[in-house]
Amino acid sequence: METIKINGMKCPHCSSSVTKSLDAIEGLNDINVDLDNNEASFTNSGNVDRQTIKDAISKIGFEPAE
Ligand SMILES: [Cu+2]
Repeated sequence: METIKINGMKCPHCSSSVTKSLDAIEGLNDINVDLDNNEASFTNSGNVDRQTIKDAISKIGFEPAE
């Protein structure tokens, strides 16, 4: 399981957008976005690189952190 911090999520719509965008990345599974902790967790069975994940989050208007 990997996690990534995401800033800028304010409501369930935001977290659901993030869930959808991560779900669209082939190789990521079991996506869970935790709005209260500003964090997403997922299984990275496709060894998707970190930058690809961050780009997907930035593209829809949120700020991925390390
Ligand atoms: Cu929102």
